Amino acid sequence: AWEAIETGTGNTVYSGTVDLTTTQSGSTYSLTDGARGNHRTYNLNRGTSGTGTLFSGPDDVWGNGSPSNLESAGADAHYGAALTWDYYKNVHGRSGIRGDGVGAYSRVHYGNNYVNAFWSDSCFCMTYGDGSGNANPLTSIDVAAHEMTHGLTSNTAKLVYSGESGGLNEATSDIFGATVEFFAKNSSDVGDYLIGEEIDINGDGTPLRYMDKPSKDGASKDAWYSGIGSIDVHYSSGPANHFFYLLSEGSGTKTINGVSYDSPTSDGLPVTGIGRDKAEKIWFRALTTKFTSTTNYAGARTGTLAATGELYGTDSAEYKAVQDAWAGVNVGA
Ligand code: ASN
Ligand code: ZN
Ligand code: CA
Repeated sequence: AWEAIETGTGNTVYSGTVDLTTTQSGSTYSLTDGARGNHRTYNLNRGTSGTGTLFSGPDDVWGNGSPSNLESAGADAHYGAALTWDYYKNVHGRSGIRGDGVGAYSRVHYGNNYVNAFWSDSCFCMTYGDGSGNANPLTSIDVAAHEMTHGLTSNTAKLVYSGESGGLNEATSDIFGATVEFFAKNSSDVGDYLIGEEIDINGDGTPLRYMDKPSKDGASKDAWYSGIGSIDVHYSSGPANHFFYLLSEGSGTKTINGVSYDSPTSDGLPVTGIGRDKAEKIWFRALTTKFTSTTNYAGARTGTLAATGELYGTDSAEYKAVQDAWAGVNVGA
């Protein structure tokens, strides 16, 4: 049958009503993004293996905003993948996770009451559970971008998922989870330096992680210490998340898009932020051209400084800010 790239309507759980790029094949539409490497979105319908079924139907409207409509989370996942694709393409000039223009795929409604989401290198795909009570699918933009970024890291620095490199791997996913959310810029998606604030994983409306002061989650670390490599990678990510916040926004208190932040430094010295637009370019360049599988915190410092020197010069305010932000999380010269 003939095929055409279409613009459908997604009634998402977390992002309101959004445009989705879909494919029409004869009289059937599907969540196949012909503008982004044919990234597809599948319904596992509580299964835990295979691909389930490609979201498809007779019209180009997906979901009704409620998680009880199985298309709604599919719309979120399709949207989050498209935004993440556009972010890497438009901001960093990278076409797809591997840089080869080929899309991945998403699977939603994994298992029953499954409170997680994950990227898998073996399927080159990301997967989302429906959360507790199957009522809070883990399909918000920051989570989608977090998971998709694990694919990027696997195809670039290949940071080993344990020890300090594991913390840097996790932080990379949180950093770009946040920057993609800022990139989204629609009325339902105001960017923030919180991770997972929409999926209510804690059941009390608190986010999963805080980049301004990671210890607010009760487990993540604000600053590096010898031995941080032995804690869970979702907590050893703290110093790098905190570094990124400090570099972008500076230390102290600040309100952005209605969210209040309070970011202290471990050395007590102030950091002057250089803005997110520069900070994200530094981290991306370091990830894709400096970091290796065994990069630790000290290596992340030298890698980001090398990237900053190339982008802005070693005498620049940006270079000084990178030095200060690392010092602010106890990663020194
Ligand atoms: N959602 C988790 C993550 O992306 C899954 C995991 O622990 N691998 O980090
Ligand atoms: Zn992760
Ligand atoms: Ca967020």
